[in-house]
Amino acid sequence: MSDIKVGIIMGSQSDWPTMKEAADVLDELGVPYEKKIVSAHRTPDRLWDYGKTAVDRGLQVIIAGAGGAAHLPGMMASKTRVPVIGVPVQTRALSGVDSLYSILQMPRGFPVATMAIGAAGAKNGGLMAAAILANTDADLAARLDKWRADLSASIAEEPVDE
Ligand code: RP5
Repeated sequence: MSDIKVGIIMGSQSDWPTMKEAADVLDELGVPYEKKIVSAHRTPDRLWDYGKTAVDRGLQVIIAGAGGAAHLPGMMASKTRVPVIGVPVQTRALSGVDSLYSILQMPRGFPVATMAIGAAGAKNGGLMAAAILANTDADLAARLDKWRADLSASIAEEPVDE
């Protein structure tokens, strides 16, 4: 079994600039991850294999981003019990509301933890994955606590003219 516990998957190369936010924050926190293009529509066999092997490969969280008819997170959640965090990628046609609704409205029994649309959602997806792993990793928990404290400390008390 590998050391990699987080899988970042996305429906297309075009999702990477968004999903990189998740990867970047995991880098900051020292959490190893893998990143793959796995399309529900264009590579369904790849999706199936990924979901089928996720537990045996030691994955503990999957962050899945997709846009438009964003079936990847939900289909992955139906194929593996590894928790799936869904990231709705912002689309040009419908601003990502299509992605959000596609990911959010899962039928009962197969949950996807759905983040906000776009970059903020991807970054929070990375943080959520780290928080899940921190429950059983004291060193990571300390790094995440510090990351959160540093963010709080960086927020000014008063606004300034820009
Ligand atoms: C979805 O279709 C992908 O997740 C992507 O957000 C969207 C558009 O994909 P491309 O046409 O840019 O490859 O499957």
